Amino acid sequence: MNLEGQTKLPRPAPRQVDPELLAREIVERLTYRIGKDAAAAKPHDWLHAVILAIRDRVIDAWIESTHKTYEAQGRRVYYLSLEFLIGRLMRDAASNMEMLDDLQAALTSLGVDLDIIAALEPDAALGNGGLGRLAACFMESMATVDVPAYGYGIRYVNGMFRQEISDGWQVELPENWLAHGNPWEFERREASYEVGFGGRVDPADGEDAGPHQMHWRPGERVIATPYDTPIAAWRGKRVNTLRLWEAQPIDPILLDKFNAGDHLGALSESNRAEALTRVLYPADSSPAGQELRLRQEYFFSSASLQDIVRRHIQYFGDIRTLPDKAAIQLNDTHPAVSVAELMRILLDDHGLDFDEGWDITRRTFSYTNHTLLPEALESWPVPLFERLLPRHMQIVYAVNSRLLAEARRSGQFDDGAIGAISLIDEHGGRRVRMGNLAFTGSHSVNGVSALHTDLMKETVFADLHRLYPARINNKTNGVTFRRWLMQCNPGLTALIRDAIGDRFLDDPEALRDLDRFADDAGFQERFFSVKRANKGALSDLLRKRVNARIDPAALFDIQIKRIHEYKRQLLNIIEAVSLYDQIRSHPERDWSPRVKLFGGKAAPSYHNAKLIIKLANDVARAVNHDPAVQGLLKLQFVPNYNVSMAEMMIPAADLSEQISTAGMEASGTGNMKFAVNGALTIGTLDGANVEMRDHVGEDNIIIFGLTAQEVNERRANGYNPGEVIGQSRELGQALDAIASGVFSPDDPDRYKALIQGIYDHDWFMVAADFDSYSAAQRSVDALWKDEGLWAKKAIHNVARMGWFSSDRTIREYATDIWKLPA
Ligand code: T68
Repeated sequence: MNLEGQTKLPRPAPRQVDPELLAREIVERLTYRIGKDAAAAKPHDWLHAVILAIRDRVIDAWIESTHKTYEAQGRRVYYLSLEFLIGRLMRDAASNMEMLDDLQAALTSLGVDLDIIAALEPDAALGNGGLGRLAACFMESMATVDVPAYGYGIRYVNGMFRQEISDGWQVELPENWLAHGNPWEFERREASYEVGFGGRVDPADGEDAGPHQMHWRPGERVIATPYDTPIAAWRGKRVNTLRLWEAQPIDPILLDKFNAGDHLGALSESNRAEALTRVLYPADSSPAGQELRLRQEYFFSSASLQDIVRRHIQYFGDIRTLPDKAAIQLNDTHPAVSVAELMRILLDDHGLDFDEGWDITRRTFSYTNHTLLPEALESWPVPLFERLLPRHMQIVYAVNSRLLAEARRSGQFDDGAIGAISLIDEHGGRRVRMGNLAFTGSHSVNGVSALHTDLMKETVFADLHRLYPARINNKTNGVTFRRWLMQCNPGLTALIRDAIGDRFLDDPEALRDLDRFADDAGFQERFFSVKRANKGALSDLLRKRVNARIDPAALFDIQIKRIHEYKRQLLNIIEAVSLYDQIRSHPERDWSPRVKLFGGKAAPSYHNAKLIIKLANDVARAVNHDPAVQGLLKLQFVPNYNVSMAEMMIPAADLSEQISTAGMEASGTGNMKFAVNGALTIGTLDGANVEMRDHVGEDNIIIFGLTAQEVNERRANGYNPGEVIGQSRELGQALDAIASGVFSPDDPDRYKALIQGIYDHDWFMVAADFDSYSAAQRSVDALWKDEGLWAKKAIHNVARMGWFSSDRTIREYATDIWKLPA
């Protein structure tokens, strides 16, 4: 392709936006692309037509951005992530292209309700939770701050499972988000690659073969085909590409088998290839441990690396300049095999020697860590890795021998420390440590909050950090305010614009101007009425979805996130049981009416997490049917929590529950979304809560519980939960009630083991933090009665959360890690 020639090609003229024109465009798409006229069109057809009309404008900006990137000849960013939890795109794109009002007017003129068709768009649920949603926020922010970036991931045909609640239990059903087709994506068959697995490795033939050059002959191959989705910046300034790979067989059908009558066998290869990109593995407390997961990781890493190298050679010619033109960010260790894949490409395909290849690799990659939980750190059994990726195994060994030699030479490490640095874990069965591979193959390794980054240096990466002390750095997470304020909370956005003008739309830190309205009674009242309207909308939705009846006047107390013991939904439920008990004992007290909402999915094989969902539902049934607490306490588990549900729940929250055991939540991002929507946080000093307290001020956040250091000390000094429980009457009673079957009369022993775990070891310090949590909750009740003070604190939260914009985070990545010009 000729660059000069390209820039001279004709480009489409800029489009006008006005409702009439837009209405015509929508009808045109409906007629000629969908093949229906307005009279026959069903809501889905309208949705499709609207998306196509928006998409065309996005495409204009997309082509413009591509040209800009080519012309700049600068470094591009590649964000490799096994998850992109982007949710719905229509409102996002229309709002970012600044055509939402016109769209509304155009649809009204056509007699179509925007909200109704918007609700039909499926959630692209290509992620588990925070990590996947962070990748989606980053894609939007990279476009917005004008970083030329590509996201690379997998196009899962069935994304995250759909959760139904049946008799209180979680049931997993396949999500069929592509059932109606996906008008946002473009299949790019011409940019397909072969990805190999297994087979054998021979020395490279040919006279000029280098000493490190090998010839891998895979035993099995599949085709990786990309699907591109445009991601538009705020105000359409840039449009970047999210490129998701689909696996296809080389031969769709084995005709000789078919003709011989083996109809199923003829399709076996095809099925095997397609299985690769069928499901997203639900995050588990331990790695999926399945071969398919490693195959997925290698599949998308290899396709992405081949694509990046192909593009580099095409435009710059020389593989040696790769680090100057490409910055590859590894989102956790899921794409860490990319380090070995790039080495393979450099050594075997380009004939570089080992040291030069390693230098290029390290300067190209950087790695973000999202967890310290030992059971969530990925490692693969050596025999599996070797069988699936024999050439990569050789490379891992070669890297490791150099790494360990360097560590030994430095003279700072004993045998134990050398063992911790090694890419191979020798305890029990031998395993390849993906965290260590990502660390050693990168020039930057970052954590996602200040506390988490400190703990990385002290725990999992302590020895690697001693060897490479400049490598670990912090990049505190952020969220995109376009989706998590402007789109999900138009009422609050309008109120803020009215008060402080529009500057915050482009510069979230300008929200700070709102501080001076915190004491303004008139503003407080308008603030409450927006909140009240959002709570009303959520109540209506929950009435329709699950027939819940909740009073928008009550305090909405919300905990929504993956269900995990360290996130301590159990602490919240136990406290609710205790509150229930207290209300019944003292009905005469002036209780603050509360609605406790829970939402989140449990990994299908995570027994205790599923039991916690059942407990929430069992307690809800008992409490909600008890006339003694009617109107004072209500619990509701909201099924199938996803991005769209978050967009309804977060603007309606008064209280945000961020109550993980200190030291265990890497950052959290839900905590940020709630605060910017004017909820007060009740939380531990964990993850980014620590920095949120610093920004919003300690008077405007409710902190309780042990610090990370105290948790450590308690564990080190022999923590005795039984003793703690003995000293807390409320806790003891709540635990006994649950354990003895008060909430599970149909199966009185259902929660015995779960509660016994708290008595026996209480790894997540539920008992240790209970009294402090309960006292904090009562202080929340008291505060709720002082509307003016509550509003003041909530408004301070909105005003002071600007720093938690993912635009700020991305600028830090761009400057410190990717070294892009400011
Ligand atoms: C989350 N991690 C962190 N992991 O828990 C959260 N894990 O504190 C942080 O804010 C967020 O990342 C963004 O940095 C995850 O969401 C996973 O989903 C996951 C998926 C597969 C395997 C392991």
